[in-house]
Amino acid sequence: MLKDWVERVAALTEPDRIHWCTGEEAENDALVELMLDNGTFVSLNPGTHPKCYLHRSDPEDVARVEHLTFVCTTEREDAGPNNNWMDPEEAEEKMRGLFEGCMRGRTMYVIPYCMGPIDSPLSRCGVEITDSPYVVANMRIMTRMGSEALARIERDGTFVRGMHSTGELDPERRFIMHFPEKLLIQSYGSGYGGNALLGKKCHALRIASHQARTEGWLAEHMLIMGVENPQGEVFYVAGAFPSACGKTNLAMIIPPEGYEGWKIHTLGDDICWLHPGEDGRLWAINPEAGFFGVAPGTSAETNPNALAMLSHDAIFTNVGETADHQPWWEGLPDGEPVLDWKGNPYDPAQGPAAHPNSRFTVALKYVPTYTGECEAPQGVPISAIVFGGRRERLVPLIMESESWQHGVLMGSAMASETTAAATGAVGVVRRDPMAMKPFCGYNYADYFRHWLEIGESLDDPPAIFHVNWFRKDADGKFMWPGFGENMRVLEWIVNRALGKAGYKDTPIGRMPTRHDVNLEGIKVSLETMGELMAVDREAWQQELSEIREYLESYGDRLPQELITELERVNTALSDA
Ligand code: GTP
Ligand code: SPV
Ligand code: MN
Repeated sequence: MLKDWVERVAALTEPDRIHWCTGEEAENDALVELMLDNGTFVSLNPGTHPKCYLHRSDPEDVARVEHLTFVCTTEREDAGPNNNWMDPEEAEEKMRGLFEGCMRGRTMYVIPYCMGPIDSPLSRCGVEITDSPYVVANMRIMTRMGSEALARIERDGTFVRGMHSTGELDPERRFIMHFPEKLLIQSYGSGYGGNALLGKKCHALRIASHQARTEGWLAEHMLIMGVENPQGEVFYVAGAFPSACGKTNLAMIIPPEGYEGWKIHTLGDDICWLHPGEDGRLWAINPEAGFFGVAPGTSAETNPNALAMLSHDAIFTNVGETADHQPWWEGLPDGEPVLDWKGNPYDPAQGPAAHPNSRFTVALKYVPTYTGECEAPQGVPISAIVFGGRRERLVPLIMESESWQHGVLMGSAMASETTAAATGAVGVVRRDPMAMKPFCGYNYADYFRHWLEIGESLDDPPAIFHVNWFRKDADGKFMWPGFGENMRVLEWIVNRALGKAGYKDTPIGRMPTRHDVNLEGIKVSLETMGELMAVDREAWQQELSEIREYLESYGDRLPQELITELERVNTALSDA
């Protein structure tokens, strides 16, 4: 079946050669040689950054392209108003035209990969066909790629088919198409990130979310971490934040001074597959094997663990370069860029040295907080789900839902300022339920219902929280120090899950009182904390009416429970 499909794709795309990827070291070495020879890779300083390479993408191809991303279900309503939709036949026809003969003179790589531990029943496999050696090198880090995955595909007899070609990199001839009913992805005209590494957003979120709905699980845009307290108890937390809103940073947080004895286990920073277990709890695996993380802002000050893992065996895409060939980006206190991300002499008047969506690719196993738990076939049991967004105003630092239904409302009501992770305007507040707006492979109304049903099926569902690290004061400065200091909020979350931490009820949810979050050792006054935790009644009523309007735009398919829940909160606000 796999062979036939590969032959059909080859007949359409007409490559000179076909290479079946094994994932072996020697294969990777040869690809790296090839990319160094043809300029796809630039070697970085082998003294400071052994086996690290810099890739400069086409300047018009630097982020996900949501307006060119489609979900092609038979019925338009199944894709929902949250997705661009195209008729599947029309879409395949269009893509056939683009793929025709597109690999002439090139090598076609066949990448068998497994999302999740090879021996986990929760994992799912795919095969990406691509003409980009850069994609191969990245997929080797981001997934379990090669012979073992191929063996599992032969055992399973099923896999997600992904076709990718870099094409001409012409934004007019660029499409990222998903056919969830056929477990098929077709991507043409981009070599960047989520557009091209098809195991990531295309498979593990858009296709997988669709599949998860029919199979009774959840595929989510979430980090997974274990928080170990000084008593040695480990609590697993999953966190959904929109793109470039802090998942990677939180997943590998270093507890600050005063938190001796606390330990963080990093299991994943972007995608989480959640399965109801026989014990009535929700179990999580990270389908990925690497990080494709935002470079700017990453420093020894903000994220020492990331910096440590980036000193060897990493790929850097669209960062700047110093005179001695070290990678450089805004936020690094030392070093000076001489070249910008386009490879031009650095000139601050021309913009930042690193593209705001410049990224690093590195294996999960190199993070100092790595834990073998991410290889556990059954996953880890989740005690808390944390939603969060980038909101300058209104949304408090931390709140807890009163019930699963209330938590689902919190998730579906999420909004966040847009970032450079996708092309388009930055800093515009948009609704991004569960941080899945660009990634939910089906109608959001059905997705909210699925979330509600999963909760009902669990005897012991995780508690649900909402956080906001990004409140700003009148001068535009962040009011909360963030990064490592987020540990103080995590402590409250974990202690709430244990039933130990205090709280007060507010109309919008449970919140810590001023004594319940440890502020010792940070410069956050009780007054600032009061502002960070304030509930502005009128502003929230306004927010709720916007949320209601947004939710109701999904029409009849929207579960009525969400509106009932919203009305409950609204009444509580009026009574307050
Ligand atoms: P994707 O990979 O796009 O899904 O992003 P992500 O959610 O993993 O975001 P990441 O952790 O890479 O953070 C994105 C940006 O936000 C970086 O520039 C970080 O430095 C910054 N950031 C992360 N956490 C915090 C925080 O607690 N406070 C502030 N002020 N900035 C943060
Ligand atoms: C995101 O945008 O959420 C990412 C980066 O994680 S990408 O893989 O390009 O989608
Ligand atoms: Mn992401």
